[in-house]
Amino acid sequence: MPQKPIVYDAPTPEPRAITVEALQAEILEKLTYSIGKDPIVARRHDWLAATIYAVRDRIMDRWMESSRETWRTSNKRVYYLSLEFLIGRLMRDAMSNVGLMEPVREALKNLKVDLDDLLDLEPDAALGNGGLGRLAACFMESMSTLQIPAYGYGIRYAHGLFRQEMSEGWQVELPEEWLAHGNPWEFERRESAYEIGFGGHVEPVTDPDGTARQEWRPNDHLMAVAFDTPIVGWRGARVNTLRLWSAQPIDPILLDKFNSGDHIGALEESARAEAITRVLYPADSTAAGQELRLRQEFFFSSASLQDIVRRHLQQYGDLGSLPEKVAVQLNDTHPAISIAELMRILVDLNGMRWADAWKITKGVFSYTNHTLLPEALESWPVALLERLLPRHMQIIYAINADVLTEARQRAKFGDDQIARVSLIDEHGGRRVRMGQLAFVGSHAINGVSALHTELMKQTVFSDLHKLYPDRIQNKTNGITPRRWLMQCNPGLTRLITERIGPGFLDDIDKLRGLEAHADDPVFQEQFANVKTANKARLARLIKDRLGVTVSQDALFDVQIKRIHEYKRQLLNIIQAVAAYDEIRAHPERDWVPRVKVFAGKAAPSYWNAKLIIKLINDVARVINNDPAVRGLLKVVFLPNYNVSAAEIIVPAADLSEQISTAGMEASGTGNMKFMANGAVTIGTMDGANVEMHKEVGGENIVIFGLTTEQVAEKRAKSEVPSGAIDKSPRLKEALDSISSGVFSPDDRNRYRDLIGGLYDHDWFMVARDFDAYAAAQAKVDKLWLDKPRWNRMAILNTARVGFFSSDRTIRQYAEDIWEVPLATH
Ligand code: HBZ
Repeated sequence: MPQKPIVYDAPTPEPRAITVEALQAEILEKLTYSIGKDPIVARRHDWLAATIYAVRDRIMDRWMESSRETWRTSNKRVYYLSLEFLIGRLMRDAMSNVGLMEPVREALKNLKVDLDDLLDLEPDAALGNGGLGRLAACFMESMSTLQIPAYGYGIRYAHGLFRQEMSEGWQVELPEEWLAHGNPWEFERRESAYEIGFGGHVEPVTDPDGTARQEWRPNDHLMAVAFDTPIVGWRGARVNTLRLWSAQPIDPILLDKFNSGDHIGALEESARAEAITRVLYPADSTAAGQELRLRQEFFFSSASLQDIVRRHLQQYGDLGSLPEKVAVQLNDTHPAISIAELMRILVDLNGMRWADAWKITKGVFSYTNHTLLPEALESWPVALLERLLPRHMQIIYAINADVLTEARQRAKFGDDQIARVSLIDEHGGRRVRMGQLAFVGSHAINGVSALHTELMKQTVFSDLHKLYPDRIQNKTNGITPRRWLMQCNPGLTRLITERIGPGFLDDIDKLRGLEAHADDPVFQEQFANVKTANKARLARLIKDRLGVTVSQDALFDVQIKRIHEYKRQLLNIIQAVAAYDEIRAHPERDWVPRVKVFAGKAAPSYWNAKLIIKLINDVARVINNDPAVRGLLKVVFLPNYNVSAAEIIVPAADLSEQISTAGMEASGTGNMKFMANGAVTIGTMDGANVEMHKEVGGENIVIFGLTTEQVAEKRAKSEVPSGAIDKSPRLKEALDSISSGVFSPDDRNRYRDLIGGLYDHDWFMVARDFDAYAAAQAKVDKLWLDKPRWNRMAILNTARVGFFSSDRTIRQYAEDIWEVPLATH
């Protein structure tokens, strides 16, 4: 029985007509009455906030109606738990999805304000590191578009991913301040606040009715306060909620301490609490391993589960129906502690039998793995968990005991296999493996590309896969075509609409209709002209930011992503050095002018990644200023890569670099954004590149390099990599020049060790893939010179991108994992 009757039949007001006059009046009203500014003195930030408030109002009714509908229909809700949501700017997304873009532009124009100025002013919400966080943001938009009742749950970091500046070519990290001017998108919900505990001890208690149970008595408490942001789907189909938790102290100030003169001590509790949601951990591929990180993980998991359980009880009054009404997706293992927390809520707080609770838990949870890199797999010292979350540690032991018994009895596992599936890693200090916990507590586990899913079965989860062979499934990643085609590339969107009509806006597979025009010289020229205009815009940005002049007619060759050795920016820049040598050695040849664009952040503690950034900048300085190059090759590193930068760079790319060591990039999603915008990919058979190759056809993508199997073989044999260098004079010359200090005259030894690593172990196969990569780049040059051929390839990339829409991905999650019905209209 519901605890409180829910009123879910409030009338929905008629949607207001969208007229320029009405919007103009609404913006003015917001400026006056919400911001408190006279238009005569209003600053650009005031106009921005006023406009966002006006746009926000236009989605409020739909937001409430979406939520009322879920109460009314009793549909299942999906909860996406993620420590990261890399949403970027929201204003253009929201306006475009509800058809307000042009009327707002007009309204502002009448008020003598330029919309594009305002769009640029909006801070880029960087509450994530890279692919994993951006995927969560694309998923939120697709879930609204597909009308799935869904909540994103995460952390409202006061400071998102650091701002990257360059100091003499070195990365410098500065704090990011996205909340400096307030955040007009969010609603603070002080009524949705939960107490979160840490530490303390566990006490066996006996209830008056004689039942014995365990009770956790934490000794450290704080509050999680909800901040809600509306996420509107395409054509305003539905508005879902992104609920981010902020940590606050229970007592904002300890008055006793204050009154006794300890003014700083009086604020200590406040500072300790707020520290939990102060900053995003800036590592995208290594487990952070710090106590504060574990606190963040438990903090947001516990708040989210308390919220989910409260909402469920309010509507259904009984926890037995949880798996029918609730699906919780764990975005990697960061929220995996949720499994133990739900067990605690069910067993300790609601008196459920262990076996029933376990069945419910598995029914509710599913888990997505995003990486196989061993250094990224989370594990926590048992001692730390015992101290911070003593009851959860007991629960993990109890889960483990059940799993190991099942493994021995049903699957007849021997000791080695038992040790491998155990939730406790006994090597060295004892640690809890969060991947194992997430796996055993979920009914479905998914990888993010076909290749990655196969490798999950063969490597990290091979024993668990034997024990539970039906659990692992593939869900190849996707991107939202709204942000990554329609909004970031209005020129191309217009052109496509003119050619094949607007149907693709609602059904991305209709882009296939472009295939019929791929050889039409007129369309080819129009397609190329859109690209050139986007390149001209990027060229202006490069000029403004770096003072480097690049030609819009050169081939724009782009690698933008986090800096990591496995992503092999090093391979790319070494090839640039080799090309530089060749241009000087053979000035008479018909060189294709190229601009190599790099952007990306390095984890602050990742030395080699930071050194690679410095190398790119050192090489850029030399090449860009050498008259012998005659402008045929330019190298640029654009600082402070983020979602907004990607929205400008991606539409301007001719060539997309997706060159990770095979077997190491779980999926990649940047690759799909470039594909949508008509760039040709040069890439390895890794991650989702494999499926892109299949979708677009081998003649429309340039594939090179060792396969996953070949990489594994070479690593197993500990083959000496220097053989590859000896065989390749071009590679050798490039490596010699880098390591001898040609690009670092101020510190000739700067790159000695970095390059030495390629001779020594070359774990990432840079040397061994070099010749194949250089040959692939030569092939790119040839294709580029054949304009009709190149344009055809570019068009077919856009035409065949449909599979990589996150709408497709979300439909598959909905059908195969969450079991939520999909709206048919
Ligand atoms: O997830 C990325 C994969 O590297 C990429 O191939 C994939 O496309 C993408 C979406 O599935 N993984 C990450 O971005 N990982 C992280 O950001 C990360 C963050 C914190 C960690 C570990 C990994 O502690």
